[in-house]
Amino acid sequence: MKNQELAQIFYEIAEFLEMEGVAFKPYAYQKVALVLESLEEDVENIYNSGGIKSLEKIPGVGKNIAERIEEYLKTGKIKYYQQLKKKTPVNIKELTSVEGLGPKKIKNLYQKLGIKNLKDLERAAKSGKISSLFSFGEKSEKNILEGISFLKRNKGRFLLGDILPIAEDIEQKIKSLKEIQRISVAGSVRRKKETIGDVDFLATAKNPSKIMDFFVSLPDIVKVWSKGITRSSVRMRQGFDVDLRVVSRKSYGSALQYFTGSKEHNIATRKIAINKGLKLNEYGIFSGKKMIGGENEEGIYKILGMDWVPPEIRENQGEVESALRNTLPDLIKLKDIKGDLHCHSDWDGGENSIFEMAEAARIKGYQYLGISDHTKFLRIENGLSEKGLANQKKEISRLNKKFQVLGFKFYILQGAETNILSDGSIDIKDQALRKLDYAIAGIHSGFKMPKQRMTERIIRAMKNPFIKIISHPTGRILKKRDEYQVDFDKILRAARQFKVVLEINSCPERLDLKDVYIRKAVEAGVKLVVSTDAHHKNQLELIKFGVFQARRGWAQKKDILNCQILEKLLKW
Ligand code: DGT
Ligand code: CA
Ligand code: CA
Repeated sequence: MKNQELAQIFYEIAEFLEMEGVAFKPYAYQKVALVLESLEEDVENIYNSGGIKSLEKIPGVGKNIAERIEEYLKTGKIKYYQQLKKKTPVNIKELTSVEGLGPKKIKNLYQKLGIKNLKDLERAAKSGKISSLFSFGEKSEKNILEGISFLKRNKGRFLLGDILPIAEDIEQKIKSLKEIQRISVAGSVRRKKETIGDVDFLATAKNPSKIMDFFVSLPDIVKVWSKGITRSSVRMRQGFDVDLRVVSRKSYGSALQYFTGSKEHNIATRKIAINKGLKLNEYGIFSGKKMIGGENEEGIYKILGMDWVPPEIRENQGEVESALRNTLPDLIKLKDIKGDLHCHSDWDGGENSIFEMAEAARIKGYQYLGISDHTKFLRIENGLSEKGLANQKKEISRLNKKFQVLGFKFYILQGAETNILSDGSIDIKDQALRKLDYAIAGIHSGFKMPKQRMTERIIRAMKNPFIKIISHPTGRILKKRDEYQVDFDKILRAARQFKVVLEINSCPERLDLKDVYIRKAVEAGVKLVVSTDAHHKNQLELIKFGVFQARRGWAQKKDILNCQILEKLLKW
């Protein structure tokens, strides 16, 4: 599928155009990239079945962009993109991954200092050349160095959100072989860790060499590291490695348990085996020389006297003890989610109308959808003013009536994602907040505040009686930006005192709150909400990543506000 490749190219074109100071066009390219990224159908199929005309039916795709897509599908290249790259020959993807470095600055650095990539950038920053530039200064030089060191620390890890669809696709393809008996993903992907080093697959098969032949010739493989009948390892075009192990049928369960990890969980389970006079390894569980289990994972835990442990919490953080005492939590499931309380419509520059968002949510089986558009402080996002919110309320009431007339048990709530200003006040007046069903508050500026001030800032926002949810509470962007400095224990206390809910943002690059914070919140009795922050109706599907994260944080249905049915939610 070429969708992701094209999306990446269009994002880069948008950045090159922004660099040139071109108006509007960058936005058009960005928009198409976003659509392509979450498009379920293969663009190539769309094109093959209906030609360029059918491409133009994709939202955001005009004649011009349709031609570029066609060019790419036919020739594997886009001339326009290559011209832009030639004009400013910088590695735009690499450089924009440095926090705070946008296209304009990158152009400036290229013109003044010839900086083309991360290496050039680091060298220039270290030798103080950047701070001597008129528009930069010492502080930005320091920020650039911090940004680079952050990137280095995260090197070689990939977002679960990028990996999982590819891993699922590979699994489906291998599963379709008639020789295959069982296959599962293992390792950090099975544990749904937020970032992934490499993908580990485990299988049993009648004819392992057939499976391996097929595996190493999958599309999108750029290198075969090794190929054998028990193990093969490859590098994917996207830059990560995939391992496939084929084991004997009677060892499948123990191998799955072993290769799911985490290493720490394995060490703990092995100790339990030893205490029982048994031996546990990837081949099975043994009493002396006799193999007493190994075919199924459940069987292994059973022999150890434990409940089966959900992979998401296999981190040796107390789950082993809980499983021994039969007190594991009943983790929240995707189907427990009754609605989404954080999403954006075209009123603030999102991609879909309120109706389209609501329809997508209703068809998904939700009982409600909260529209929470940005508010006025965020001008670039077309943030709504008090007046805008009042107008939007009319539209939402109109749509709710329509749903009612049609006999649908579905309800649109009006929220708003307001901004916590630097002093902790909210950018929308209380009189307007009062008229909403609920208000969310989030930090979208001033991330670099000292810890105490940041904590006070957020707590002041929580004290506002109309603020019910804090969105992406720690502000981190995975692989890009650390969380801001905040005293999380104090935030939890305030959340309880003022009855404010903390968000688990499902965007794969945020997953904010992180797992350890979720667990702390659960233990403190603070309610949570799993939200997508969708800016496009297809992004409502990202909810699963928030649910994975919630599970990693030991959250149960009762901890998550949007597992409540509408009546209970409104009462709350
Ligand atoms: P990753 O790939 O860095 O995201 O994390 P994992 O957990 O997938 O780690 P990986 O791919 O190195 O190994 C897969 C699993 O194999 C790991 O979760 C536990 C198991 N494993 C690997 N090395 C060891 C080891 O030295 N001791 C034990 N007990 N288990 C290991
Ligand atoms: Ca792995
Ligand atoms: Ca591995």
